[in-house]
Amino acid sequence: MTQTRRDVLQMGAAFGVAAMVPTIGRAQTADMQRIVARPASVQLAPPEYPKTDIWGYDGKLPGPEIRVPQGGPVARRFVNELPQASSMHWHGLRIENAMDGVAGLTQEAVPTGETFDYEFVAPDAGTYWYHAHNRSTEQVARGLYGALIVEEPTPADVDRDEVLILDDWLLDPETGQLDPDFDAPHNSSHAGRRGNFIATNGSFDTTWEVPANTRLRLRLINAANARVFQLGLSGLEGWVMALDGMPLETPEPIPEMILMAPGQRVDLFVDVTAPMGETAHLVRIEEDQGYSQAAFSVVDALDSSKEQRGAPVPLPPNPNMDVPNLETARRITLDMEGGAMGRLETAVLDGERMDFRELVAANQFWSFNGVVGMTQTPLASLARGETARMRIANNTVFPHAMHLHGMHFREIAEDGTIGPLRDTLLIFGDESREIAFVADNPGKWLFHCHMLSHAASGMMTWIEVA
Ligand SMILES: [Cu+2]
Repeated sequence: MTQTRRDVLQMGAAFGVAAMVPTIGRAQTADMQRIVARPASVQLAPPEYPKTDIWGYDGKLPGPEIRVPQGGPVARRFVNELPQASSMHWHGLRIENAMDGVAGLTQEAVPTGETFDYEFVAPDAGTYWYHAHNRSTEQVARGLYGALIVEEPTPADVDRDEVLILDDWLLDPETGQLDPDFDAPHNSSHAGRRGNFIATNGSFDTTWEVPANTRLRLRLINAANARVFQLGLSGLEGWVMALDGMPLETPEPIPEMILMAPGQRVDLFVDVTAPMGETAHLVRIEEDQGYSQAAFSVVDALDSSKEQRGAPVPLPPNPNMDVPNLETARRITLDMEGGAMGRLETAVLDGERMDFRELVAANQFWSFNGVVGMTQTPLASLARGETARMRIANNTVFPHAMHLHGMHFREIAEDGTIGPLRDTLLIFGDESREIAFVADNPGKWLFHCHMLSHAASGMMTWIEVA
């Protein structure tokens, strides 16, 4: 092929234009802050146990907290120094699809030794988190997560703001090392990989010293693979302010038991009511027993002007929190089947119908609408701006935590009441629930169980918004 002088000039002109636009981007990204996923060794269990080999962002557990103002940019050059390909997902952030970090759907997994630039604007204030989204059952269980906090334009009226990332770990008590059988069929087909050691912020004894009457904002994040945390309070009283990052219109008194499914967040404002010299607790409830999940040692009296504050004002609403047009909404159904003691006789895997024995051999146990795992075609193709209503029937005996990427949803209760805006819904066995959302974010959005062993063994699908 010959090139004329004219062709070359045209190419030159085209390159000139193209080069001018990205130059600005390159200038900005040249010094983009790095976040390095790499193996590390940390004292996770109490000091009498050996250190645990983990994978952490910047080698830390949890990864570094990212804190930005609402509407502010988040820019990180992800550097993969792991022995596996990986990617980063920004859980709960309603950002552009190309930045969602789902390996195999929105980007290729980043190979060992390579980098990927994540750059987006954080549209909503609240408590979010980031975590690996390739081989998540293993990579999140090894420690690849951290908090992403988006601050309200006006600081909330609290004395302290603390992030509490809850997780459980499956450790060998002799060696202190993680059980390496991340795809264990028993876990996948039952309640998921659950740990024998429970931590907050990567520590077995998280304690803060607080003056009496302090008002704390506690940002709870459940980073566990499969554990549903049941939480209560001792020496603390207050309000639920936000769920999955999104503020409640009216703060609600904290219930007797707070349920948190994997992936979910709860923002609490609590007043320290325990007297000086005592210790208040975030309590984990298991089989009617209470355990300290985090402790607040009351050391001093706060200055009296801050005592006995009344109910807090709500956090300011985020943009686009309404889900209108419910009557004319597009209807979608999602039937969940499978698992141990389930009723899955056959299902389609990679386009082939298989019986349960064949699915077990493939380490696949769960189906959505009779299909196991990801498919070429989405569960639903929605027009941009359209409202969708999805009926989710959990025809299994296990709870599942369904997480929608890119958009938040509201639950429609049986009596028609509309619930708070969330991104992850806990659905117990044999329950049927309905959610509604506005398909206002174009792209390919994963919709999956956040019990990561379940996602890896069938509970994953996607929704397209065009
Ligand atoms: Cu599940």
